[in-house]
Amino acid sequence: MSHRRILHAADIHLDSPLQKLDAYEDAPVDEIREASRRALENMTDLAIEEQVDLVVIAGDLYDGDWPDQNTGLFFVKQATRLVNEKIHVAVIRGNHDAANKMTSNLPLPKNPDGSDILLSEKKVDQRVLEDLGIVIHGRSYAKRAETGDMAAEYPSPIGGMFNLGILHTGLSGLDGHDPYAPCSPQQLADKGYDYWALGHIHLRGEHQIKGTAPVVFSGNIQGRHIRESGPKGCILVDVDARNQTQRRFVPLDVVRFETFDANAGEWSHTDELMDAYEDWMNDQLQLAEDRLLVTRVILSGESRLHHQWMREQSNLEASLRATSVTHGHGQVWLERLKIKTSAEADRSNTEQHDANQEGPLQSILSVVEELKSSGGDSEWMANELSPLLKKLPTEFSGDQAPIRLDNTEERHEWIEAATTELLARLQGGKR
Ligand SMILES: [Mn+2]
Repeated sequence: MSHRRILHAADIHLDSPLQKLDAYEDAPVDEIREASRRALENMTDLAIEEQVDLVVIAGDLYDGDWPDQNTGLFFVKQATRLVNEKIHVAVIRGNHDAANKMTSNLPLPKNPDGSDILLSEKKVDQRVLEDLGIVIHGRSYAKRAETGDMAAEYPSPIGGMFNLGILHTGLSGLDGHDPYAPCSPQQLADKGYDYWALGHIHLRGEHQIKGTAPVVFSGNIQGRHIRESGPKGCILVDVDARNQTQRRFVPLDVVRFETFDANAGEWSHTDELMDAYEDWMNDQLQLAEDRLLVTRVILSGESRLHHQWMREQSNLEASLRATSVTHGHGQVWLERLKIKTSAEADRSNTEQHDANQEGPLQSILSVVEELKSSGGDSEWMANELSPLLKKLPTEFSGDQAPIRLDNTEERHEWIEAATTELLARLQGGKR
């Protein structure tokens, strides 16, 4: 068997809803809404251009049940283009598009050999592609929460062929991910396959044990929000006559998300922030090529500009937005500004100074410590603060995500911010 080429993609989340982006000012809503379709189109174009033999989609092709039939129809069109070019397609369902979650479906085109594109959710589906010397092992999710050991069901490899495993999994213990189909890289290595095409984790990465078959998350093909930043795309896998692989990443995204995470400690004028943002934006534009660039600015560190920025928050955001327009060649949209700076206030001095003293500042610090160490009793805080939050004028919360009092980390951030502000005001003259 000579050279073969496989395209590995996952987590397309076709037509996934905008994550409240339309609530922001001047958001390029249409471009972002269309992005998952354009990226999938790019994937099809790439597969045809690169004359791949097989396209693999490792779960979460859909974000959930379709808003209408057009979502399904869009994939039917792309799949048809592929099979018409004699490209084999293998798709598994993930937690988002598990068999029991999808009430609608449309007839899909058949593969060049007459087989179904979609792999079974009842058992591990094995597809032998005789012409290519490839055997596919893969199973769709029957239900959303497949928490059992799915990998254990995968059969032994077939000798003399390129054995490809497709699995939608969070592996074991990857932070912040639902523990679906948990398994370890060792367990996958022990199967003796030649390549594991994984889906579910949107961050691209390889997790194999040295000297064993590649275990690869291709990541999603298009970032969906600011936390899914950087280039997104697929992996092209070249398989040689000895079933060894060469892998390369190819970007497919049409909208790029990037965060400007700046320590404001050194700056004494807002102009310095503007200059730094502009420089950063120019670098990002080069990397993004002709894509739309969505940016978020996060300012942190102790800054002498803290109070000024807190007072003029919306004005500062508008200035950054203006810079994005004037220097962004019509390609940059600032999603939001987050100010996480603290005042240059002598909080630490206060603590040292008053460590063994009685006094109003010490009392405040004790209350703060108590609030934080009691795990910031969320029920108590919710009861105290909810009536106040309701009274806030809408322009305050207009473009902000709602304050989530049930989130410990967020609660601590609010307590910290309030403490800094309060101490600075009480100490006076620190502005
Ligand atoms: Mn998933």
